[in-house]
Amino acid sequence: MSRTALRICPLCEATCGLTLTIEGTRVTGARGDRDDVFSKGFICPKGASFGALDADPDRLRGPLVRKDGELREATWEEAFDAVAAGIRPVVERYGPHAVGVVLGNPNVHTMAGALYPPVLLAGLGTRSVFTASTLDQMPKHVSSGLLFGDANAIPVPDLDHIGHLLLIGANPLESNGSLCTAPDFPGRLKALKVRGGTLTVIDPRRTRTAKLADRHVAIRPGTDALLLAAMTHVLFEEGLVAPGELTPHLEGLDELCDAVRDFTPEAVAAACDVEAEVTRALARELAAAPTAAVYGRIGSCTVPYGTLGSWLVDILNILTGNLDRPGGALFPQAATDRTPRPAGPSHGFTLGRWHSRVSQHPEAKGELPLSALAEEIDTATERGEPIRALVAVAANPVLSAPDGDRLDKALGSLDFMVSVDPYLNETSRHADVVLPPPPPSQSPHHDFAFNTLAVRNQVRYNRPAVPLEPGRMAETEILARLTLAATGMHGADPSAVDDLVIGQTLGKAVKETWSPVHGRDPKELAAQLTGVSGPERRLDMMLRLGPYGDGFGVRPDGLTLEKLLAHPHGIDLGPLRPRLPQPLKTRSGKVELLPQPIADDLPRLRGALDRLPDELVLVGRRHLRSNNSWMHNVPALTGGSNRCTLHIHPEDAERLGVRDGAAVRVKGAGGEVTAPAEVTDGVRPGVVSLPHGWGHDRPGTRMSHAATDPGVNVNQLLDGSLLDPLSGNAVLNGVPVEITAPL
Ligand SMILES: Nc1nc2c(c(=O)[nH]1)N[C@H]1C(S)=C(S)[C@@H](COP(=O)(O)OP(=O)(O)OC[C@H]3O[C@@H](n4cnc5c(=O)[nH]c(N)nc54)[C@H](O)[C@@H]3O)O[C@H]1N2
Ligand SMILES: Nc1nc2c(c(=O)[nH]1)N[C@H]1C(S)=C(S)[C@@H](COP(=O)(O)OP(=O)(O)OC[C@H]3O[C@@H](n4cnc5c(=O)[nH]c(N)nc54)[C@H](O)[C@@H]3O)O[C@H]1N2
Ligand code: SF4
Ligand SMILES: [Mo]
Repeated sequence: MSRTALRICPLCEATCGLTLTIEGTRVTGARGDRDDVFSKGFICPKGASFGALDADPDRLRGPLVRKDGELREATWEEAFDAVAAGIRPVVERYGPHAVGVVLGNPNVHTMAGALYPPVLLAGLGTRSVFTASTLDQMPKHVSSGLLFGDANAIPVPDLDHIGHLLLIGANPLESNGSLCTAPDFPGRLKALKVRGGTLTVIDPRRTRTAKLADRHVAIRPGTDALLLAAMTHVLFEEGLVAPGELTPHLEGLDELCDAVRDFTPEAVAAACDVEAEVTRALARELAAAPTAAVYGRIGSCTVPYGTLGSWLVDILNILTGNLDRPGGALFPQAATDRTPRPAGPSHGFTLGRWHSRVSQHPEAKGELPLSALAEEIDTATERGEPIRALVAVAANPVLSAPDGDRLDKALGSLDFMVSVDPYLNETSRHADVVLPPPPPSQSPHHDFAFNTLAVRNQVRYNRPAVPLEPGRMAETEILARLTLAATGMHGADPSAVDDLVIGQTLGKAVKETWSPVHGRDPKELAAQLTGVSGPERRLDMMLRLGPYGDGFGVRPDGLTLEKLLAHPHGIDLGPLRPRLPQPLKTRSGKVELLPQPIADDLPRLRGALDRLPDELVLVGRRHLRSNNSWMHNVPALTGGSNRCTLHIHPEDAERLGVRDGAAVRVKGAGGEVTAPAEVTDGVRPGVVSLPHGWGHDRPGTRMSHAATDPGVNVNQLLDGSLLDPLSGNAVLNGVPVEITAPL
């Protein structure tokens, strides 16, 4: 007997609703849920492979604990005993910062990853916190923090109503979008064109997205901030600055005008390899469009001027009056957002409250650069203890971060490491304890993070599609128990973690004058929460306190968990709406157009005007059937064009004697790799491209299919020293490399 169950896809940021076919306890099929309020039936090949990914025989079924040097199957009790015994002595002897925490990308795709790591970090009190954000979007957080006072206030293009979209370093036809949650991003771009809108793509590669564009500018990698500064210059020079209704909320317009004075289109032309007239046209098109948005992603963030580029993206939206207006770029309002407080001056955003021990990198958003993890483990200094114990949750930095070989060695030298991971892979193979979460079909789902970045306000929740298999533990419980074991409360009931958070959150809410529960008794409120588990009670609490919530009875029509459960395909909460000035949390209560750290970093960008370009630079690429480092183990998602090849332009290939299909050696500051060449004019001259997440050939892993076509680790070409200084984000694109065709 087969049945169906609904499940939001956790495999990329698009959050499509899936209808799973289930035979017994096995997912045998997945199709798009046509009734889903947001995705309306869209699905991509990864979603369609949900069943295969879910049932991958290489997924670990129970915990592993290292005994006599070898990882062996163990009971959950033994595993958490080992965690407590591994971490507590390190804290007691060397202090909290000697315990590092690495949080990887899938934490934003699980409920557990949203709900428990904050409690773990607060309980540990460590400053050694590293996440995938510093390989990804930290520049955007920093620029939002500086401009708007809130690192999480990220404007999202109003994709369904936009007139003109300028995409920078993003390839949503492969990635399905990022920091812009939009199921069927490709369809939404096509709809933009059908309604007469225009699309411009800035990308050194002629991607599938670029092919859809009305204008494609194949910029030299790493130089977007120069181009955007020049576009800003043109807006001022040609009298095109028109912030309109934003004007009363802005501070520093004149200073901004001065700051971009040197960045004329002519001055940036050589560095960007973009003709001055093209830059002027880009600025004029943006200003002339009835509504427009500039949107930058990986290619605009993971570069030396990532924060400046991310800042300029919003500056252009602001100067053209497109920020916070329908059809432009707006701040979403998610159902689990905190109760919006009244607008007004706030604490602002501060960078560099502490620094990394070895290279003195400033913290950003409470994090240190993941690029610096290896040195924080393997290098002794007088400034405190190296990291001796590590907690890794859903992270594979040996492949995703720079210089995997060094990190690989460093992980091997730790006193203790625990990985919460379904696979024994390049990173988790170093763990002393591996705690495997159940497959996604057995986990509940709600998108805490992506709803705050979605092109439409909506809310959806799924209970597990399949009951937990015997011997499995929910990832929420794993992380709650891990938190207790790591913070000196080993063995306590995991619901204690949820009760603690509920008590603290409600205790705070009743004191806030703007909260719907102001002045009420937190215990009385807690008693009203519904849900069959701690995480469900927490979701209920967040929904009820949130902007659409029932306020614990104050607004009886408002959202509750019960109401959400009664709408299995989700509840639409309407299009994005203007929200300023409420989201601003700067000290001035305004948008601070030229924050000091940005002004201080501009001379570095000015220096780039005269820099001679590198002869050959490397950029990345994504494939629709892949996702970072962990989906190469599913046969349906590998092969064909999804291969770890080096794209090289025919002119470069000829000059360097590289033949199509032949192995070429690529050398960078961190090492060298050999990969087959794919000669294609899909990359511009002077640029080569290798995808990331490959290199599955290390011993001691258990990913049998991935090992049959391992590919190479592109991040071995990096030594971890190239960072965007303001955000600590790794430079992963525009990296100088040398190529030699083997003899
Ligand atoms: N050169 C280059 N490098 C890059 C990038 C690039 O563009 N170029 N992109 C960067 C970006 S944007 C990112 S986000 C990072 C990603 O880098 P990471 O954060 O390391 O993420 P993944 O490589 O996806 O590895 C995720 C890990 O989580 C595990 N996992 C999967 N599902 C679950 C789950 O439900 N629960 C738990 N606990 N674990 C799970 C997987 O087995 C895997 O070990 O890579 C970065 N690295
Ligand atoms: N299929 C698939 N989907 C994914 C992922 C995946 O691995 N596979 N990963 C997910 C994650 S974690 C993320 S963060 C998102 C990322 O989502 P996107 O940002 O859309 O990801 P990419 O496809 O890497 O697109 C980045 C583009 O930037 C270009 N680029 C490189 N350097 C520069 C530069 O200096 N300037 C400009 N203008 N462009 C440049 C590259 O050629 C590439 O086409 O995708 C998510 N979705
Ligand atoms: S686009 Fe993303 S969320 Fe949608 S089905 Fe594909 S992988 Fe899943
Ligand atoms: Mo990412």
